[in-house]
Amino acid sequence: MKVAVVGATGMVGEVMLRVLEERNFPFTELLLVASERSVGKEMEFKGKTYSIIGLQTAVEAKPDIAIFSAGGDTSLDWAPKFAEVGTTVIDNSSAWRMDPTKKLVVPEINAESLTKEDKIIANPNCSTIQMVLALSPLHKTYGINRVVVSTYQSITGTGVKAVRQLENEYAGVKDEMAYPYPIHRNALPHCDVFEDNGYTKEEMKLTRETKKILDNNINVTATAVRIPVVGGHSEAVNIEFDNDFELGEVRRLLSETPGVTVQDNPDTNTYPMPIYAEGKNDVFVGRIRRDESQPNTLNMWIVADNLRKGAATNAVQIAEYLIANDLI
Ligand code: A2P
Ligand code: 11C
Repeated sequence: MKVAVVGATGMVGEVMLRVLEERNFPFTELLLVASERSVGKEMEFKGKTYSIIGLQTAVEAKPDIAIFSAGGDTSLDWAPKFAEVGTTVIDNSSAWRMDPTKKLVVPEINAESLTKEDKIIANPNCSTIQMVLALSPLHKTYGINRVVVSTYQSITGTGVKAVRQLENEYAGVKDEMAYPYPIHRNALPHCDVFEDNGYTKEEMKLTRETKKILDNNINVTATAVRIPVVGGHSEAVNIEFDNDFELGEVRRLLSETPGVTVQDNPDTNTYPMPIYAEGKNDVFVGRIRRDESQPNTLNMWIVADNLRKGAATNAVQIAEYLIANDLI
């Protein structure tokens, strides 16, 4: 199995390498790919030194799998070139997610839909992945009508430049800013760019991607907020079901869901938090309670490391599924 990691020098790329190593991913050859700026630079992986290569060299090497985390434009230009030489591309960007000919995959939910013909597979947005993984068993059991979600998102979702902005603000250094305002001691109701309807692209990703992954009939409305946190994204989610539920059963369904860990005990102040989720592959769910203001409605709090299950881990799990099911 020849595997290329495209965007290996980036924030997600770095976590990708850690996840591949931790999971002992079965490759025989690894290609570390980045922009022309990085070609020739050296990186260590599992005690071995690798030289970074460019995209054209990587296409010519015809890898079996290429995991992309190098931005939407790079994916749009290069994923088809890899697909043409027979490589299966797993793409972390938003480039292909809403393309009706491409699958948008969270392995625990819809990996069974994958076939050998899927040469470009889209990895959903981080805030969507953690939400749909927790919603999925509840939708199957009670039928979801509407979701109202507010996010509290880690600056790592914006990338290295945002982490640098926060560090500069701590240190009182004036430099280029990733956000239009300070992020230290602040909360920005602004993740990604604004669309014509007044929502941000991040908010619309939560709506559109949830429909595509779970069910087009689910109504989702979102407010996405950036906060000065690094360990993961948090989400306050209000879910209106078609049918009534029992809280004990909700907890049981969630705790039986692969990839979900329930942390929910007010008596011991047990609930999910980014400082706990950081570096872990699971999605953590807690504060599970009935919305007493209307029937059949539940509130819960979902936290995950956006660079792990929200990006690298999910992509690696897709690759593992393809290999395990002989789809490469
Ligand atoms: P490079 O380090 O050479 O710029 P981040 O999201 O953390 O900024 O990381 C983006 C990743 O995508 C980096 O590995 C970056 O490589 C890579 N990248 C950015 N633009 C290109 C491009 N045009 N071709 C290949 N890789 C790219
Ligand atoms: C954020 N969700 O936290 C973004 C980062 O569509 O893959 C990932 C953007 C994407 O701002």
